[in-house]
Amino acid sequence: MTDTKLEKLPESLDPKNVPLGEAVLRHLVYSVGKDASHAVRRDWCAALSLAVRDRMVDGWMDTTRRIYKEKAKRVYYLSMEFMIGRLLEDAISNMGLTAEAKGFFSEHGLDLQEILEAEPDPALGNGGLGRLAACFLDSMATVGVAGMGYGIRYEHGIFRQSFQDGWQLEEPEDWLIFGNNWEFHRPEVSYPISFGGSVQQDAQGKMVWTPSERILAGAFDTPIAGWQGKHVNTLRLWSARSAETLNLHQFNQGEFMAASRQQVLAESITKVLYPGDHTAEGRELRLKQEVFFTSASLQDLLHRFLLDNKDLTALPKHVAIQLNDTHPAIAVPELVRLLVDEHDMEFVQSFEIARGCLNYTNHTLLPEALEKWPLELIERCLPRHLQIIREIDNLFAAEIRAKFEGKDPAPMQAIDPHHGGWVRMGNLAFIGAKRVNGVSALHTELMKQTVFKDLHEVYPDRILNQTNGITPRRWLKECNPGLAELITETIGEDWVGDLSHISELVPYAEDKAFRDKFKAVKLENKKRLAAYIQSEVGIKVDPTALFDIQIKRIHEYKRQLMNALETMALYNAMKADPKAGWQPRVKIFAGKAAPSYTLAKLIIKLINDAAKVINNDPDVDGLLKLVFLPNYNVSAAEILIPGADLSEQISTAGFEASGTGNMKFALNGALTVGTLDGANVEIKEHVGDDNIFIFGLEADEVAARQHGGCQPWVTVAETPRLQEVVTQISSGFYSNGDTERFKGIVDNVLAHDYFQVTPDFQAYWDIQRKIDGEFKDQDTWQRMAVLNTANMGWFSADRTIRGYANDIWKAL
Ligand code: 7GP
Repeated sequence: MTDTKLEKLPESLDPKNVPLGEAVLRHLVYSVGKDASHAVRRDWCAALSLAVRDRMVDGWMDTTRRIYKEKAKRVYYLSMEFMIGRLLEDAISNMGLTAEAKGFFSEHGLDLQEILEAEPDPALGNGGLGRLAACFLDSMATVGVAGMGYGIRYEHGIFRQSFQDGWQLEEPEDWLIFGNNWEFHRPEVSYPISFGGSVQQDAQGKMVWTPSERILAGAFDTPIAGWQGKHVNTLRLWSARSAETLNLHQFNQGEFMAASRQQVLAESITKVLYPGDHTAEGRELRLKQEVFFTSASLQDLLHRFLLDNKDLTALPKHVAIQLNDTHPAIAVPELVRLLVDEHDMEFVQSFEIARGCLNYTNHTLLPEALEKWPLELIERCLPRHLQIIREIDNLFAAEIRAKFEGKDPAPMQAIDPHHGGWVRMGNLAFIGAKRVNGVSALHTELMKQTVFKDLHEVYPDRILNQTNGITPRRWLKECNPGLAELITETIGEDWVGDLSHISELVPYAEDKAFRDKFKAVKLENKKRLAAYIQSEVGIKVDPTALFDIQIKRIHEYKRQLMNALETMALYNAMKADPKAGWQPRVKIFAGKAAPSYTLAKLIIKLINDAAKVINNDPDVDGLLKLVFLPNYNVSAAEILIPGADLSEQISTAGFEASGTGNMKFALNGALTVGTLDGANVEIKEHVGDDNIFIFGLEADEVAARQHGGCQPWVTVAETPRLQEVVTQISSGFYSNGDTERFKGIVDNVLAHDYFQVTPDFQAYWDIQRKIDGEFKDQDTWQRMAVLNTANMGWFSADRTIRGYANDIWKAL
């Protein structure tokens, strides 16, 4: 730090003293380097982003000063994924600049909305886990937690999805190509991350790791303003670069590739986001990514702690670290390593410190998603960490033997010596955490009964629940301005900062005039969505039809297939009797499949092929349309969710940890058709049994069937509508006579049906027909819709963050 007398900047430099429009023009010319007559939308977007960012900086620095002064407990949220979506609209909304920005642009003949849409959508995540992390950033800044997000600055976020002849195509995504106006590069903040090599004991008995590879992690900071900009936190993303400089000698010899080898290898670590949702992919590089960002984050937070603390034993008092799933679970041995090897502390004490700071959130019970790494790989890449993991396992075993006589700790330990040897990251995270949480009430209970049964028995106080939530800023105020205005003019604006106020809408469900306005807003949103569908896939849909939407990653357990089969059965029924008074429907799907998940990709193909047949059949014209929108992301969700009448949350009970899309839809006045799974259970409790459509097997019934050897082909034979559809698919009805194309799907459903599509099909069909009937009575439907919006206050991520802050972090 320099020794300057300059404490406060002159008033004239305060960005708040300059009208926003002037600041935009100044940035357009002097930062972007364009004159107004030549600027394209992207330039205006850059200029506006920079002007808004200026307004955030003072609040950002104030927040930092306040945190230091008050010695507030710091919370570090470590997440491999942050699905933040576009930032500009969120920032102007939270900073209260929307009207000013709109006014300025319309004065100059420009449309703010179009400028906002020129921003790329940073999709540094796969799905729910990454989006949850982004909602938490917004809520930590709103609630006033001294929180910091730590993650990876992927050069390429999740792949761009398109369809070729109905098949999913994956192309690289390029969000950084025109630069990123939100981030501040901190070239001075850089930490070495090591891999490989060997460990030797020195003369004093200390373990000395001599790595064979060293990479540098460089910091990029994005300010995150909470509601009304009172508190501005930081998202710090790490980017990899080589610790070695260019080999100039080789370069001058003309060996360009060889000269850059080290750089290319190092930079590959933060090149791409692995597109595995629920699967550990890419093996070694993926492990290196995990170690890379976890180690950099821990080194950084220790450095910050030591700026005004000497005693590392006080770390748990001042610091809480949240591990977003097991991706950063290497934090357990890494924190111990930093304390022992770099700060000369005792092992046992170091482990106690680590266990005092670290907490772990589990996001799935699917066995294939519980990360485990081959012992051989860990030994090769992280020899020192492996030693520490073994020591932790020993300590844990001693603890268990002391507490429970005769109990075998082996099945619970981090290292599983069988089948070649594995490190179980879930067990490691559990053993090294103060608190372990699930993300909905049901999921947390199932965690206790299944994956962490033994560990829960020996540490019965460790697991707790924190049901997920969503930020009402992005997921109502910004994505649904029509509804937000209606709510604000009815009950005032307090709901934005405290969503519990939205319950003041409950009495308005009985008010016909209000219901009509609510319906009119929905119709406008459906028109906007219809226009989007037309522009994306060229299909014309009727905005007065029932818009039935399922948007999420494509996975067998989420059962897009069941929805598709029901659509085909409905098509058959409509075609057989088009005059039977059907409720017109538009079935909308969107979502990406992991590139290696063959069956999920086949389901996309099936839906696209069925869409071709159904949408071109004049017999059902005006009755049924089927749409699969490509490249689902946060920006698409912001158009889709406000335009939904019906939200599909139909996962096999026991498999969806929570869901957050379910909350976004209900908050925006869509009714849910769903199973008793994840947070659907709690949504039902809040909106009321009469305002949600629940069907299907429950979690215990599913588990019983999965263990009991069911016979899906018998169920199909007993369900005529399903039988007809299955026969059509296998006989090539949707594939130009090709009987092979969908064999994978048909065989799966008939032979295994692990995810219980066949036993739930009839109940799903029946409830959909009930929904048809209820939708026709628009007045009753709108009443139910209002009651959904009005009763979703509890699902604010602000509530969730307060829960973490009170129960886990002790930080409020
Ligand atoms: C998801 C869960 O599938 C979803 O139910 C939950 O709402 C969300 O996390 C947030 O808690 N899981 C993932 O996105 C994921 O990648 C693998 O899990 C670790």
